Amino acid sequence: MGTPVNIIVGSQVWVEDPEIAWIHGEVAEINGKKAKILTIDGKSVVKEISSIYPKDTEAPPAGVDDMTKLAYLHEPGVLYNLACRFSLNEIYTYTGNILIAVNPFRRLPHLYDIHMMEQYKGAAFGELSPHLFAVADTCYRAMINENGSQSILVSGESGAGKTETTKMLMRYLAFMGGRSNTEGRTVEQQVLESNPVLEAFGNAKTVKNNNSSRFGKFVEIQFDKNGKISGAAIRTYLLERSRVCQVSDPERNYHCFYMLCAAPPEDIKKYKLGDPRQFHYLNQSNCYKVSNMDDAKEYLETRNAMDIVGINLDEQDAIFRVVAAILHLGNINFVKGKEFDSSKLKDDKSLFHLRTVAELLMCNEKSLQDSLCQRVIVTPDGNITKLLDPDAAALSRDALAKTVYSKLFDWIVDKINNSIGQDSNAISIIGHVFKMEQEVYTKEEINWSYVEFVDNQDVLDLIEKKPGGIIALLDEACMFPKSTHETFAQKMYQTYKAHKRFRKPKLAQTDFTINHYAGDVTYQADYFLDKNKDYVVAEHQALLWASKCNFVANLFPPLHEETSKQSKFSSIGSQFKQQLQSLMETLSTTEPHYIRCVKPNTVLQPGIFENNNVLNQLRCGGVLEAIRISCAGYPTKRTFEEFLNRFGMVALDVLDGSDEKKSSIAICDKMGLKGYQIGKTKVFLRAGQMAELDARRAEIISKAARRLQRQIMTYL
Ligand code: AD9
Ligand code: MG
Repeated sequence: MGTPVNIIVGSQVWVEDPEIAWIHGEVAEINGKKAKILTIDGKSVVKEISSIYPKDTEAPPAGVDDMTKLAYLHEPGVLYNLACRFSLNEIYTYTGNILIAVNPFRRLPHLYDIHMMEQYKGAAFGELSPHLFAVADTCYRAMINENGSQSILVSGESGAGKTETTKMLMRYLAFMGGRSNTEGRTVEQQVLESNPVLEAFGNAKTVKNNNSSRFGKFVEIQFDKNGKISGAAIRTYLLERSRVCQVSDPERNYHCFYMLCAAPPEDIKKYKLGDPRQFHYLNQSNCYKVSNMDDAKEYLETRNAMDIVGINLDEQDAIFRVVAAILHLGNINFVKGKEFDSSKLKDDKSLFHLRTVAELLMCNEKSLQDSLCQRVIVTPDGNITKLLDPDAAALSRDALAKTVYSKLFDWIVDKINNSIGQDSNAISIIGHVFKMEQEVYTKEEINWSYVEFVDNQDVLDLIEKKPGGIIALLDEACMFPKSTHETFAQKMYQTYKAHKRFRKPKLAQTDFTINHYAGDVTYQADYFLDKNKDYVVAEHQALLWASKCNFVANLFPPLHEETSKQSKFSSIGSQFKQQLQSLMETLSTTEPHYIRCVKPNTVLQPGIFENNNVLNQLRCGGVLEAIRISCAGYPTKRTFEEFLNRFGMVALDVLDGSDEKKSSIAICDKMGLKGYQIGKTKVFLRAGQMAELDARRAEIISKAARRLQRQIMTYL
C-alpha cells in the first residue's frame, strides 16, 4: 500500500516504532538506501528508505471521515487518522463502504437519540458524518428500492462493540420499519426486547468484556412490501457451556445467576437462594459484581423484557426455577461409598441441595441421586448398572448442569422466535463486494496484480475438509470408544506432519499449533473429545422427562428409536460447520454491508487509544486489505463515453473524434494523472483522481460562466 513518493532530506515521514507503532519524524540525511530520521520524541534513527512512509503535512487536524480521502494511503496514515478522530469522540470512519467503529467506552447518548435517527433517515450515504445509522439507512433503502435482502456483517474482537452496534442497528431498523400508534406489543418491540433476554442468559463478565456474549448470533429482520417489520428470526451458535460449572477469577458465570440471587425477597425465598458466595458454580471466582451493572435492577428488567417477547409468567417461573436448580445442583458433593468405586452424598448439606434440586425440577429425589451416581450400560445380555466414583459423579453432576442450561437457552431462543413470528417472503440479490471488484478488473483485462488477497483456503481445508480435516479426525476419534486425547493428537501429528499450516510445538504431548491468517494459535487437545460429543446422558434424559413440571419435561423429549440410532453420535464440530454453511448460503443471497468494530484498549477505559493494539486489529480484520482493494485499487470506473461526456471539456484540444479510448487516455495524460488504468471499455481512476478532474472541470465551467456574464454585460 502507499503511493511511491520521493523521500528527500526535510521530508516529513512516519517511522516504525516499537512502542507506539509509528512515530512522526523528519528526514535529516540520506545515504544510499538508508535515511537518518529525527523523530518527534527527540531520537535519531536510521531506517531503510523502503520502510518509511511520507506524512501528509496538509492533512486536516481533525482527520478525514473516509480513509479513501487520505492523500497517502498507508498503515500509519490510516492509524493516525483513526487516532485523531477518536480523540475528538468521532468514533466512526468509513473505508469506502466499510464502517469502522472504535469503541468509545463511554456513553454518547446524543449520538444515538431520536433526533440523530431523524437526520440519517433518507440522507445520502456520505452526506452526514459516518454513522452506523447511515449503514442501516442505506440497507433499508436498498432493500426497498431494489427489493432485495441485505445483510450487515458486524465483526471485531471481544469487547470491540459488536453487540452494542447490533442493538443500535436494530433500533434504527425498528424506527424505520415500525408501525407507529400500534397498541400493545409490536413486532419491533419484541425484536428489541429479545436483546436483554438473550444477554441475561447468554452473556457474562470476562476479562475482555464485562458483558461478553458467549454465543454467536444471527438476527434476521423481515419486512413486508411496505417496508414495515413483519417478522424476525434469531439463530444462535455454540453457547459456551463449560462456563455453567467452571468459572475462573476474575470472570463471572452467566448474568442470570447473579440476577436471581439479587431478586426481591419473595423470589429468593421461593427459589431457596441467597448470597451468591455460597454456590460452588459462582464462588470459584472472587468476582460477583460488575461495575455499572445492578443485578437487582437487571432482574426486574429481564422479567419485563420476557413479558414483552411473549414468555408468560408461568414460563418465567419455570425458567428461574431451573436456573436456581442449577445453582443447588453445583453444591451436591460426593464421597466414597461402601461398595468399590461407588459414591454417596458427602453430608447433610449435600442432601439439602439434592432435595432442593428435586423440588425445583419437580423430579424424584432418589432418581436424581441415582442419575448422578450410576450409569446403566446396555449390553446384548441385558443392562448392567455401573457405579461411579466420587470424581465421576461430580462430572456427571456438571454434565447435567450444562445440559439443562443449554436446553434452557435453546428453549428461550425458540420461544422468542415463535412469539415474534416468521414472514417468509424474502427476495434476494447475491453479491460480495470484493469478489465483484476483482471480476470487473479481470473482464476489463486490466492489471491489478498488486492487489493481494488473503487466501486462507489451505487453513480451511486443514480444519474442515472432508475427509482428512481436523474436524473429520475428531469425529472419527469420538466414535471410536478407545480413543483418548493423546491418540487423537498422535493421529493429527502424523496426518499433518508436512502441512504448512500445522505445527507440533516442541515437547508438546497433545498441543498443536495452527498458523491462521491472523497469527499462530496453539490449541490444547485435552478436552476436544469431550467437548465435541453432543449427547444427553440417557439417565439424565429419563429423569427430567419424568418431571412433574411440563416445562422441564419438555426440555428433554425422548428420542425416537430411529433418530436415536442415527444420531447416537452427534458431533458439535460437524453441527457447527453445517450451521455455518447454511448461514453462508443465506448471506450469499443478500447484499452485504460491513461494520468493523475496533477495541481501542485492553483496559476498557474511555480516552485511551493503544496504537499497536488497534493496528493489529486492522491487520487481522482485513481492514487494511479492504483499503488496498478499494483505494489502491480503482474506486472510480467510467465507460469511455461517460468519461468523455463529463471531462471532454477539460482538454478539448487533445480529443480524437473517432477513438473514445485514445481520447480518454489523452485527457488523463494532459491532466497529469498517474497510475490510472485503461480497460477495454472503461477508465479506472485511483482514489482522488475523479475529484481532481472534477475540480478542473468546475474551474472551466465557472470561467466560461464569467466570460458569458461579461459578454452579456457588454451587450447591455
Ligand atoms: V464480545 O465478542 O460479545 O465479548 P462485543 O459484543 O464486541 O464483545 P460489546 O458490544 O459488548 O462488545 O461492547 C463492550 C462494551 O463496550 C459495552 O458493554 C459498552 O460498555 C462499550 N461500548 C461498545 N460500543 C459502545 C458504544 N457505541 N457507545 C458506548 C460502547 N459504549
Ligand atoms: Mg457481544
